[in-house]
Amino acid sequence: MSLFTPSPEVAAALADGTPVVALESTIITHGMPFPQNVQVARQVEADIRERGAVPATIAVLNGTLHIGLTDGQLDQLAKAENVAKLSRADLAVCMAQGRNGATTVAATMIAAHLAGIDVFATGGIGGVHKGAEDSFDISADLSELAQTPVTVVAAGAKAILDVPKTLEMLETNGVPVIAYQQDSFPAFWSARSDLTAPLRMDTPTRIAKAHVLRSKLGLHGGQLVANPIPTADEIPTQTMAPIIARATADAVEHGITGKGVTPYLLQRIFELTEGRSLTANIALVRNNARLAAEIAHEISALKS
Ligand code: PSU
Ligand code: MN
Repeated sequence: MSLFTPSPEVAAALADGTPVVALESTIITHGMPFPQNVQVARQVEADIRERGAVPATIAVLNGTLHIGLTDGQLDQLAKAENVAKLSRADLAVCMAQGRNGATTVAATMIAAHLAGIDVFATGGIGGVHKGAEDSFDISADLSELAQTPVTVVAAGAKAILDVPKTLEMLETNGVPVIAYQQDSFPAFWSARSDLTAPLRMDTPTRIAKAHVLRSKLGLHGGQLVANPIPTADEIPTQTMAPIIARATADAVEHGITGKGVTPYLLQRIFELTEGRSLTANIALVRNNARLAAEIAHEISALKS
């Protein structure tokens, strides 16, 4: 029994060495409202194809782990209700139960590595939540980055998280956090934060080289490439700060915990910004997909 089912396009790419970029599906089911979610998913796939790479959106449908979805499957997932949010802990259970599940950063990394895909583009990773000293709410995305050799391109971490603690945790776990073409660690909706990123790289070629060298050196785990949102699309940090504070307070007041926290905050911020957060989110995901495609090309060249 094969563990996963590649789409015909992904199977062909993996067989002939065409660069492939993995994409997560939680952003579709839990991160954006319908119908923007499916429109964005299609647009991001098109951005990757335009750069000569093949997109592989990953999800579990009726218990089957799909690496690459057909257009119909993408649509089905975007409209489906009661889709499970799958992190490392949930993937095998969802498959065993024959259910539908959308993969988070952690589960997408696991599936991508299984299929031999080196690069993955997303919006933002999960991290250490504010108040984690009491709640212990720390995303499994961080420990996944420490153990699974996939380069993840994201727009930094959102300020809904405790970003300094998130960076500390990544450092402890030996994860390279690489800001792209700037010194500042990007803050998701904003291109810059007041934190300096631990590392900086300016070209996809160098990022690809570091990816390949990590595995040659026998180092476990991936890399986090923090790619700033284009400044034309950003929302300044001063605008976001009070909105984030309000959304965080609302989450506490409504007793939101566990897996519900990130989706709740994203939805609340969408409401409080009257949709502007979604426009920025779309711009940054597309920007990350384009950079990931370039890195995937460079990794393919180094491996061939
Ligand atoms: N950040 C976003 N949008 C998202 C997520 C994070 O901007 O949709 C999703 C990702 O799938 C990420 C997950 O892996 O939330 C983290 O959830 P948690 O904090 O429960 O691990
Ligand atoms: Mn959590």
